[in-house]
Amino acid sequence: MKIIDAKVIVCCPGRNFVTLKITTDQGIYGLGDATLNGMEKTVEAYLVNYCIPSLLGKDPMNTEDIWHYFYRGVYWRRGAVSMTAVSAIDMALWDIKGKALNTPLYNLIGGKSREKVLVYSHANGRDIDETLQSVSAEIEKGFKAIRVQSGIPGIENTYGVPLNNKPYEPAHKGLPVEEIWDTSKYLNFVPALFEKVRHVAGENIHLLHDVHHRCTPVEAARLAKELEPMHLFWLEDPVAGELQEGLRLIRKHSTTPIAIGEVFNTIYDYSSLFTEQLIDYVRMPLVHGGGITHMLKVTAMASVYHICTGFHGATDLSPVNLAASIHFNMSVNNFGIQEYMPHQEIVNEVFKTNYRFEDGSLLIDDTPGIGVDIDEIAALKFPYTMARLPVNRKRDGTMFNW
Ligand code: KDG
Ligand code: MG
Repeated sequence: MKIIDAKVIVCCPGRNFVTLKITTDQGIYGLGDATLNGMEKTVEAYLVNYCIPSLLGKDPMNTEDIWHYFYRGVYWRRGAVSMTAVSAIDMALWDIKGKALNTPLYNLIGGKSREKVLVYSHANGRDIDETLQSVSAEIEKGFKAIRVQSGIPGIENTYGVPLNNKPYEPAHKGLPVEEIWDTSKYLNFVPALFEKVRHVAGENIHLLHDVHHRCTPVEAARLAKELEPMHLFWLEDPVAGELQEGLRLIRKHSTTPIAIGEVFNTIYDYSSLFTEQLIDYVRMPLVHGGGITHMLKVTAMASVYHICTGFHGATDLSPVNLAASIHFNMSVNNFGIQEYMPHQEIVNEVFKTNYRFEDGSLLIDDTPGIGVDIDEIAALKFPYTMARLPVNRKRDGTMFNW
């Protein structure tokens, strides 16, 4: 089998998505998610100008060799843009492989370790009352695990908390907006919030919280310690993970589990975090972490250190990534949890999916490959719209120095 065509489809049904479609001489095609929020056009350009010309003519079954060609064969390796492109290529090739062998992706990577995948949803509110209502609503929908974020008194806009019942979307149309951040207000507020949330949710619901890299290690250690009595499932991205040793301080002071790495893109970003057991969950998703080929290695290494998967799954990752993640999580032994925020209804006009939510988990059918299809005609109705993630400044106007 040979790759005879590859094209990038960029569309915006409610938000931008980038999809790579690779076609073979046997008429089989595969899809890969190449969406990188706010940087969609850069990934498209990298795929179109650099990757696709070298992809044509290759045998799509050679996923291992092709992965290394685009990772190690490239002089300027790593980085979010190139790794998203590598991920999309890899995902599309595994989709083809599954279709060619007439079997779902999970069968190619070890079969089923479980029948369904535990997911967590999002509860948000502008203040404590609204947040508590949102937590109750998510429990009502059947979720067993909930990430809780709230507006903070004294901070005008809290990242990722939608205003006026709008759908979740941290990217804003046009150039990046600037938001002001105040760590001391945040640190004083969050433990009190979670005391109330735990009271409303009871002990049987898993609670999660995302710090979005806003703390220094010592601040994060204080937060993790103060949140300990509320038994969080995890505290996510308490610090920017580049300074891997910084996590030692958090570990020294608290037993709150730590999830990190939705902005990481290779196994090397995790080296000390794994070997020193400084984290509990891997956030790096298939779409940014080198696809199935690389994430199998990341997950295998993590398992040696008692670390589980907890993949990023916000709505800015496409249904192709979500479906591939369900297959992956059904298969690997050290699955932890999967983030799940349902896409807006309009997204279904473009992407035809094969998964469903039931009683706190996601299930997927036996369609060969990943099982998601794209309606290219429908995609034309939704042209790319520029949108960017916000920039944060401290209250005194300076940029973060961490
Ligand atoms: O594009 C960035 C968002 O996907 C991210 O901020 C969401 O932090 C996030 C999460 O944990 O879902
Ligand atoms: Mg996050």
